[in-house]
Amino acid sequence: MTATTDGSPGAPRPRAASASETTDSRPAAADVLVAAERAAARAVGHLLGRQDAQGWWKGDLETNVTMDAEDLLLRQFLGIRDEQTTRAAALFIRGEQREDGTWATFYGGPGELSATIEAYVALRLAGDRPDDPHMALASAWIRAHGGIAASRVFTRIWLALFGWWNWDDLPELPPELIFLPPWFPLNIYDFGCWARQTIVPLTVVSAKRPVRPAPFALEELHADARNPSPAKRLAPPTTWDGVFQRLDKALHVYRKVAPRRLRRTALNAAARWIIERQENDGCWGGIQPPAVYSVIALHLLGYDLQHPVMRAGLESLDRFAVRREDGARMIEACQSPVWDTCLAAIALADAGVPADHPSLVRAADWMLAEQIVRPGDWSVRKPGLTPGGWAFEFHNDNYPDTDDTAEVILALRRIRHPDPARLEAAIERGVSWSLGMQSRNGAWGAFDADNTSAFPNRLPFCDFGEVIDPPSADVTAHMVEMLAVEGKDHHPRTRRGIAWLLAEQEANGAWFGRWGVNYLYGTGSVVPALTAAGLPASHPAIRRAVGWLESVQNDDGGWGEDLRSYRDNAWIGRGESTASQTAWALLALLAAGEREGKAVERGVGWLAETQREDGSWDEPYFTGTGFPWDFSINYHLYRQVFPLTALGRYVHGEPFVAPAPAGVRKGG
Ligand code: R19
Repeated sequence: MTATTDGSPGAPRPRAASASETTDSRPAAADVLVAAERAAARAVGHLLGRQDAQGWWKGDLETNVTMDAEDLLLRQFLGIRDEQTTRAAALFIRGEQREDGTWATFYGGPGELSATIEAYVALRLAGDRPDDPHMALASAWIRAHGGIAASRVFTRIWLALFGWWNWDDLPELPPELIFLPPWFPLNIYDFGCWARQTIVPLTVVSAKRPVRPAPFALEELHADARNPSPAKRLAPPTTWDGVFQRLDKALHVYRKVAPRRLRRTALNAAARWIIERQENDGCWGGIQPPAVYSVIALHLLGYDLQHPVMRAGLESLDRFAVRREDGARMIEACQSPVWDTCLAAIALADAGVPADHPSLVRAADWMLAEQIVRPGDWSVRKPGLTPGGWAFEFHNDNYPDTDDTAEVILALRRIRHPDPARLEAAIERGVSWSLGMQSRNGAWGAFDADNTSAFPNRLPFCDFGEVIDPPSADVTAHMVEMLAVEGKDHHPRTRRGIAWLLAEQEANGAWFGRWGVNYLYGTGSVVPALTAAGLPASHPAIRRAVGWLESVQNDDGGWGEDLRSYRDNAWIGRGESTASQTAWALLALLAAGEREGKAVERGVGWLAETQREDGSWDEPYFTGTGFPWDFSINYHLYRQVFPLTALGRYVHGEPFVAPAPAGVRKGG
């Protein structure tokens, strides 16, 4: 091994004049460069220190208390809830309650009815009493906001499991759904993969309608306890809502007359479908909700808790728990090691860590081993396509996504691996899988191609989050950037992606952020992609984006965008400055050739000033998006990887991409 570790004899690289050599007459700019170099060095140190010995990074994936409440309800349902877990979960849930008695689904957000109901019920399981002040405050707020009847379907399903809600007053999800062929409207492959994995087990639950004895009554959570489920007026039959409400009524009737043998066959098919999709680590889809419902469904179908499938499933659920310093137990909705690792590797490389640094090589080794080389649910729409993508989580082989695949390739390309041929082969497979996952409109969705049916969203069942996975600007941008770096900027598929992105730009010059908050994430993803693909900084689309970013910069020099921007246009581009969002704005401005501009200087200054002594940043605000508005994520590593990437590119003058060793890399 000839790895260099100290950075000095590493690969020669393009580098902007450092502060000491600068002849710039503006002292402010020189100061900012010094501060940026110092901040980047400290941030590198911090990030390197957080790598796991196996080569990956993983920050906590913080969401909201519905995860913790549902975990306790699941344990109650299965009869395995223990005092210690309950106490630790309740400690976390209580700590998240706000002054007004509510729980929000993101930091600083408004009280949210379903989350408040679920948290309240979980605390009652933990022994908190209805007349305790914090509980009375919560239940009064719940009643004033419509009570259980006004909560989302998922919440009412959880309550129905204990007789706190009537199964008849929930939308029907017939298990026969599993028989609909992939070309038929509303077949399971028309749903986004997360919804599909949730709906199949829920068809079993919906068919069985289990009711476990309730440990207490919940009358205090109804707006009108004498009439807990007030009849709703149907929409006119000439509207889509009206049509689907009537379809649901018909399904309630069908439930009573469904042929017994057909139903039994459907339940067996659902069980088989679920078991076939259990991952190697016992989980389902790497995300908590499908895992929870799959365990319940299999249990209802007679699998006892000692069955290997169930044991592995339950053990996998324990791995979503994060212990906090105060002993509180927080449940992650999902884990993000692949995503965090590729973003961390990009950040380190762009900050000047040598391409053969052991830390990067270890990360590359780990990422290479994570490549998915077998078909998954995506193959239903792309049957001829050779596998080769990456997923977001540790174990999610059924569901690689294009977003992770693009970023992993961008990371691998920056690393000099001792076995370059292996790296090259992995990238090549990843690139061709990515190209093959393009949707017909020229853009990319995350987990499936052409997952754009309008029907799933119309179902009364689907009142929460997204249930389809249509192409988005952020994912498409990551794909275009990766294809450009791989020398495919003139590939017809890349060109169509670029054309789609240009057409998606909003009138204000920004792009919508599907998986990050919000227009800052979209714009911070798209601009670097377009310039990587060869668009000149003078292109009108780039100029309009720069104009927008400059117009929404905060007085303190940073950028921030409140989650309310998903609901209310007045919040677009507005919010307290955060480290990750400031970094996204800077990535766009730097890619647009604005390095010497005032906006960049002030933004970099903000990052340098707000950095903590240990090289990290604080970020209470949620800047990750699971589903716009309905489900938000605080990725705890975003505050580190994005600022470092931005600082690195600022200091070094351009995004750095390590050349592959001579003789291996193929031309465009
Ligand atoms: C970019 C990488 N991304 C493309 C992947 C991001 C994955 C985010 C984590 C997803 O975690 C989830 C997923 C689904 C749910 C649900 C849920 C909602 C509606 C239905 Br129907 C089914 C499930 C609830 O919580 C989730 C968390 C960043």
